[in-house]
Amino acid sequence: MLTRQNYPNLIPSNQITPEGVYKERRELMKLAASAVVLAGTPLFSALSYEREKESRSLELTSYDQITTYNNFYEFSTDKEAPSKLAKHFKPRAWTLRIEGEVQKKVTFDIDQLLKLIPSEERIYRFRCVEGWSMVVPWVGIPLASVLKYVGLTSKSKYVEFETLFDPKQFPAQGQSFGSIAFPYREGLRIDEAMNPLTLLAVGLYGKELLPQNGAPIRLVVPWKYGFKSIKSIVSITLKEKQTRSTWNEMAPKEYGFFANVNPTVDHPRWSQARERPLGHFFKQDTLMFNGYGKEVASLYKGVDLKKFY
Ligand SMILES: Nc1nc2c(c(=O)[nH]1)N[C@H]1C(S)=C(S)[C@@H](COP(=O)(O)O)O[C@H]1N2
Ligand SMILES: [Mo]
Repeated sequence: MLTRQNYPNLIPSNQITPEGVYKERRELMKLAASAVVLAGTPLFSALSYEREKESRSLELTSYDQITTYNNFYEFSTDKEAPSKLAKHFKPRAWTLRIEGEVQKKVTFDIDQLLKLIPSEERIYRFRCVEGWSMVVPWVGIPLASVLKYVGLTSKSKYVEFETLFDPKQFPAQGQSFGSIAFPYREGLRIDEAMNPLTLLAVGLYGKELLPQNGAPIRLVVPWKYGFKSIKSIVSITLKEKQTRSTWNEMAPKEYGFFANVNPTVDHPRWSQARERPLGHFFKQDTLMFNGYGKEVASLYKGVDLKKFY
């Protein structure tokens, strides 16, 4: 079910302009209440988001930009390639295993999971460590809801995610040279995983995720650099010890385990102070925790963010 909850990071409907367009969309959502898929083209064009102190206009990135400019190394390191190479990717049938330190280990069929936990829309900023950014109307389920469903144990301290390994579908996984180690893995601390902002996305712009964006289910952690938001997840493993992270293992000086968006801590090879929104010519300032400090700064109280970047 696609619902819109009264959640602080959901932009209230009266702050989204033009309002007529939004109402039209609400009608569509009612019509499609039992499906994740919504017909039609992008219906948002612009919106403003006044809740924060660092208030500035939050303009949705176009559907076209979000679905044709992608980092998905299993397909290619070229950002224009995944949308072309992913045409025959099969996001169904798909199972998601939840295992490790949980009360009950479960293997979900993805559609079964989506019937169990209602989907919500979340409009989030997204900041890649490379210096580009976007604003995406995701559709997804809170990771916390899934973790509560399987039940944590006293040893559930970290969460590890793994992407599908299938060289038949992911051409770069069959190449023994260059690129990164597969399967792609990412991890979160349990309090980060349980934070209400942390989402398992299954759609965007009210439509099912396309393969290039991580179909059928991918992580979205909006206060962290984009590489934490692992795509096409097949397993979630609860662990007692700190989990693996593909980019952190490959280049620990460049990519931290935490990878919180932080304009005051530069990447060794470039500044992180500013970012270029996709579709824009001019750069804008990057916000601490990507603008989500109110929700997540308390998770890092007393942590030296220059050391634990
Ligand atoms: N499995 C997998 N997940 C991944 C990546 C990847 O190469 N493989 N790239 C990451 C990076 S660096 C970014 S910026 C985002 C890009 O997501 P998008 O293509 O939906 O914008 O996905 C992240 N998740
Ligand atoms: Mo990225």
